[in-house]
Amino acid sequence: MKVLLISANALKVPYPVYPLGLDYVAGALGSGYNVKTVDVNDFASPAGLTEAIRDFSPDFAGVSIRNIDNTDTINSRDFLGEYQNLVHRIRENSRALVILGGSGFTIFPREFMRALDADYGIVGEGEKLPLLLQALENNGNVQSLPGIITKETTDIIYEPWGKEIKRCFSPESSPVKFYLARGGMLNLQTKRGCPFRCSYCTYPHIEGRRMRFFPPREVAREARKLQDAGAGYIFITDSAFNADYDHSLEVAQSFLEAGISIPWGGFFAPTVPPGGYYKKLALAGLSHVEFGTESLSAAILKNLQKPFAAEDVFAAHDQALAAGIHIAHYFLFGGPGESAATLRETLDNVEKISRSVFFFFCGIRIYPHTALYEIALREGQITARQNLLQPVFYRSPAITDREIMQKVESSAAGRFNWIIGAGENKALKVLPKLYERGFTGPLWEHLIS
Ligand code: B12
Ligand code: SF4
Repeated sequence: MKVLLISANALKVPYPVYPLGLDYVAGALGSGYNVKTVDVNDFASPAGLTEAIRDFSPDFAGVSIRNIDNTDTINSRDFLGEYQNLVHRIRENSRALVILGGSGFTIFPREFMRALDADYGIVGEGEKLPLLLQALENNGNVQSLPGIITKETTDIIYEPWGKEIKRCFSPESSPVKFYLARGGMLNLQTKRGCPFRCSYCTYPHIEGRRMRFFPPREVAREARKLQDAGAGYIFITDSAFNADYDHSLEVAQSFLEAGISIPWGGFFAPTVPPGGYYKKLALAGLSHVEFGTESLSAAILKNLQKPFAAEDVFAAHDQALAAGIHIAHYFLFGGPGESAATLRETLDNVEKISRSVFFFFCGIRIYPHTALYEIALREGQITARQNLLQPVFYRSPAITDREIMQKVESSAAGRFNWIIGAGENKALKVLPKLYERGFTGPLWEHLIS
């Protein structure tokens, strides 16, 4: 049986992202299937993809739906039309059954099944795909498999995968070559799951709340494969790399033992680190920390259910800075309780943070399975039947979006390291040119003067 795995993500801002999820899906399928992975970014024109579909003539087409939209209130873009065209292209050029999966799909499975008229979908981890294919080959009962859905499914079972997880990384594959030629950034997972409960966040729903750790030495072996293939930078895709300090330190130690010499970075929670934590990570190559800070107002941090206070952010920042690491802080404005006073408190506190880039998002998107969803429902901002595939942003009753934007814009004026929105901003437009010239990594550190 032939399985064509397609990464549908054509978004290149802030940079194109290697479709790591499909490496795991291919790893789960193993040698029992004839598997080919393609990436829409890798084709100069849609005709190239059509040809690839025709040539391979798959029995199953697994489509990875990562982004729903760019979650940007200023330049909002959604990708549903692109995905519909892709599924249409698969249907026109093959007899493959269309199976959807991916993080974006997992947030809105029913909506995507309907909008794309797909045959099957898998919520959460794609390691379940072989179970679906076996059931289809044996005329088994597909509906009884947890997490596997059709357009008719009403009750969806979200269950983290508890069995083997194996990545299939092929240095010679066309998608790998594409990313190596454009910035050289590849990515890596060290665990799945996030134990925190930030009120707006989808990650615990996508990956589960319980952390499932990959053995550090195995992680380092995977990192070494990326380095040997020519990667110039590794992004660790964990929800929060430091959610477990011991495991992350063991990973760093294993990187040293495995001879990882390229820089790496990832998302961190700005919780108070143990002494010397960032120094140890820096010695193992950590070069960039992206803190999910979101606010520096005590009331808002509490409302967003963040697992830290403003003082903890300063402590984490200072330790990372002292270790010589590049730091970015992400902010989310306009959540429950946001007012002119809380915004002022945050912006004043931002001034206390030195040598960092700040990414400010004005407006928090409401996703199902989050506490914010329940709040928005109670406040009548959304209804239970509402289709949220088209982005809806929470509105704080105490301040308008316009006021938030004006205040943030006036504080950010003239400062290159204060970025508003998703990075489609002028300062980051230079990134593709830098990647073409051989620069690697997220590169936002060049905005810090
Ligand atoms: C790391 C990350 C980033 C990093 C990526 C860096 C890098 N080089 O890899 C950075 C910071 C660059 C980033 C940027 C953005 N991101 Co982001 N990111 C993530 C994060 C935390 C992890 C993604 C990941 O790689 N996971 C690890 C892999 C192994 O998992 P996976 O891809 O989900 O695959 C598994 C399953 O989904 C499934 N699967 C995947 N494909 C398929 C296909 C089939 C057929 C099947 C059956 C199963 C299947 O099986 C896989 C293995 O179990 C997710 C949140 C999350 N926890 O998932 C958000 C997330 C994907 N990002 C999101 C968004 C919005 C963005 C941005 C648009 C933000 C912005 N405005 O700039 C950009 C887009 C960038 C781009 N070019 O696409 C959203 C997407 C949903 C949405 N609202 O559209 C997510 C889900 C977060 C959220 N808000 O809910 N991101
Ligand atoms: S915002 Fe970060 S720390 Fe909070 S739940 Fe989401 S991934 Fe976990």
